[in-house]
Amino acid sequence: MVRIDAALPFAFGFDPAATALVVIDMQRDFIEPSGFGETLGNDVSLLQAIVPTTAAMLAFCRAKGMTVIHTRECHRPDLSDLPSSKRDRGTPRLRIGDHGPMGRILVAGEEGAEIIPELAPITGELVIDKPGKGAFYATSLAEYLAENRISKLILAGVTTEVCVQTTMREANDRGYDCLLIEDATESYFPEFKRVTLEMIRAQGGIVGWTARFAQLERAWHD
Ligand code: C5J
Repeated sequence: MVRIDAALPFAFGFDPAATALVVIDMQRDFIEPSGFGETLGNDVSLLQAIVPTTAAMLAFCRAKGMTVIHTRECHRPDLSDLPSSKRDRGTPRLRIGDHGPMGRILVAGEEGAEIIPELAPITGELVIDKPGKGAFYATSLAEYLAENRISKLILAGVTTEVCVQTTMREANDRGYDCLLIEDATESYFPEFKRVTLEMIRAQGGIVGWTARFAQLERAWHD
């Protein structure tokens, strides 16, 4: 058992064999200039800042033999899994499915939908393509976790208040204890990140726990 005493709102304990690291949507379309995130008017450098910590955490968890799962927010090339409510909302320069500098926006198999090279999945790691914000909706994630007897999740990725928080809430409702790594998640809106972290650990950890990567690392070395 590993116990992170410094986690908030109180210590988070986990059995590494029954825990998975879930890295959410670290895709070129969200993180690199000229991707979907930038076409929505966002400053992607904010998200780029967490790449070194997330890469270090990935390497650490792999070295420990932990189950690693990656997700990608993307749609089938025929867009049959893209509701018009999602495609048509707002006034972005490019919509999901449109042709952009990194191929069709958020479409499976296109360059922009790929995970950034620094965090690329390795053989044996599950990659979940998800049409929604949450990683459980319309995916095989629940079955995979059950088959692999995973009961706790450690989360990282982007964006904190959208796909990360949605996934964490979905997992929490399904009975998983979830820990979000504070310096391996980011938002285009720093205030949204701050408030999301507070919201997660409020009321005795109503959605879960948060901790910094160094705190996880220290606890696991001890
Ligand atoms: C968004 C995500 N923000 N991965 N997607 O649309 O959080």
